[in-house]
Amino acid sequence: MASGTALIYDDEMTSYKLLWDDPECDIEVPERLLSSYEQLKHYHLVERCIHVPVREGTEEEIMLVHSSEYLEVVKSTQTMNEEELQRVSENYDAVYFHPNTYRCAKLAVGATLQLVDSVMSGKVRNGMALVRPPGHHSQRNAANGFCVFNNVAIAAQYAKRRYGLQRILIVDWDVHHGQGIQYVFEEDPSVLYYSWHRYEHQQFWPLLRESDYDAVGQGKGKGFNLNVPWNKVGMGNSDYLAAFFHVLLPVAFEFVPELILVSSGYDSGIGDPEGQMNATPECFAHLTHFLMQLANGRLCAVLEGGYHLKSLSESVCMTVKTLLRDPLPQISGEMAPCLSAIESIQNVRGAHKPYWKCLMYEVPPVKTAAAIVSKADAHLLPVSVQVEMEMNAQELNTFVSAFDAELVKEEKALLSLQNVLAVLDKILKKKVCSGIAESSVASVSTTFALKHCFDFGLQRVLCIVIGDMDLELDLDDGKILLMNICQKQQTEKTNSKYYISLNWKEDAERNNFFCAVLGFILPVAYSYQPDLVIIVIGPNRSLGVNGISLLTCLLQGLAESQILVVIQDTEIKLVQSVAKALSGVSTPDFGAYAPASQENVLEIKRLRDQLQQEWKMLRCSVRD
Ligand code: Q9C
Ligand code: ZN
Repeated sequence: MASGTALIYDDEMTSYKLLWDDPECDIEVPERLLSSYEQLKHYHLVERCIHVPVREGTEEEIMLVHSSEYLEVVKSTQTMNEEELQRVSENYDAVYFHPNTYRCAKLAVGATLQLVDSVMSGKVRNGMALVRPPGHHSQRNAANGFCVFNNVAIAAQYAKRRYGLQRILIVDWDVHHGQGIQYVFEEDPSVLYYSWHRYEHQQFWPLLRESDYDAVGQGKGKGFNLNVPWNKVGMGNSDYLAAFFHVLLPVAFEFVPELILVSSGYDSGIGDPEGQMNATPECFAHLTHFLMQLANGRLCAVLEGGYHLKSLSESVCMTVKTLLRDPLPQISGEMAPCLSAIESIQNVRGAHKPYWKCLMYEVPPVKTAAAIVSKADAHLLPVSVQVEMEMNAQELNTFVSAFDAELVKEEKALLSLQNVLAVLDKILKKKVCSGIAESSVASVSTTFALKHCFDFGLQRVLCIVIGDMDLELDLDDGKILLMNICQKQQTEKTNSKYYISLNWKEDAERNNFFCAVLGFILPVAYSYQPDLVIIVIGPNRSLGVNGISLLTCLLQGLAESQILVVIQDTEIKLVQSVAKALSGVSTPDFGAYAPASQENVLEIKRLRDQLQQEWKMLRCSVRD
């Protein structure tokens, strides 16, 4: 087994910088390299490493990932004046060019390939390349997020070609999603890409839907793209370790990589203005140590981001020190991942369960999802309830126009649909078990939701509507069983097997709904055996919060507990209580028991007589 650690650095890569005012880019400075290298010298790490010189990456090598058109654009920036440079930079997101950028970008590629060659030839066991510009955001035809050429992606393609490698693991611990790397290898099962990143439900740059945990890869590459989106800032040592223990490492040991490339950004470390995370430099020693146990120790770390100079340079030192096989430092902090981290980890594990044996044993689904109108109320829900952001407008438009082009024009209805469909979709795809969606036009939303269910292939949906609501539904084929629980007698519609109207007068003080749920609703529902239950709570509801909770709790016996609750009034107490009922965190309060009134008892009796031939679970007397 080879020994020694390569260090690749050349101060020529500090020879470009931002020439104008741009608050978006002003953190990417030459001092990032200078201070990292200084700190390495300070700890006498440089002299312990094997110095490998940089070289330029060739055009052919750059074109392993990038188009020749894009290469020409970057090349042309060499001779530009400031104004021209600024104009080219504006064509890209969070990018600046300098006359030396092209030269440095070629050196960054070359440095990375020198490292790969040193490791693959056995000259060293492992190593680190300190480079600028970084690479992981850049794409076939675009610079992006300070990145010009995708150093690590090029290195992976190069290693496949030159050394015939069949399995390469890329670990991207930079705090940003390396979407550029994801795009290159999305369909490629020979490169496993792992990235964790600040995501905040798509509110953090680069604001991409495809950074979420459900981007698992495409085609033959399914299962070879692992995204761990962090939905909160402040993730620390224990969260990072948990993601390694429960996601990356089990999959990596199953994958058996022949080479590991680390997109080694340190903006995921404490103090970084971009990341806002809490991992201390020691954490990177531990991450490095774990990865060194794979691929025969063949590990190439390549610098990406990292903008807090002190945190960056200390973390670089920790990485190099560990590569040199020094004893590991103690890791600080309470070893307990936060809830949001656990949720992300659970989601990735769930998404990858079909592709990896190590994840096949039961990953319990997230129990309940909620899409609520006022996100400010999110903290009032049980912590185990996952709060959803809306489907994006584009997605929704495509979805709705497939059914009804006219409706796309009605903004209110559209918005109303958004919550409902987002949650329903998660239930149907078994990403969550149950869900709550607030919707201002519950009837339209429910109609669409039902259509979507049958599109998806469901056979029977039990739809319980509480309150006054007109649903335009075709109820003849038995695919929907509609129960309407309302205050006033429905005169225009007569009861049939699949349409049942239940008049109910509530006891304002106490819960008299037990008798209706047990004596009528559950027997009918169990006779019907639905694949999904939808409870719609409309205006003028004749049931209180206690009654609705009771109904919700008991209906979970059906349809493998898959329940969608659509709520028209944005009433947080109701949402809270339904969330409690669905998530099962504690037994909800059903209120004090009250016997049903004479009137209510007669209503149940009437319905039972009418329907017990159809729904046999209603029978409780031999004489009827
Ligand atoms: N307002 C790397 O760490 N920030 N790139 C954009 C938008 C761009 C980060 C902020 C961050 C790029 C390699
Ligand atoms: Zn970054």
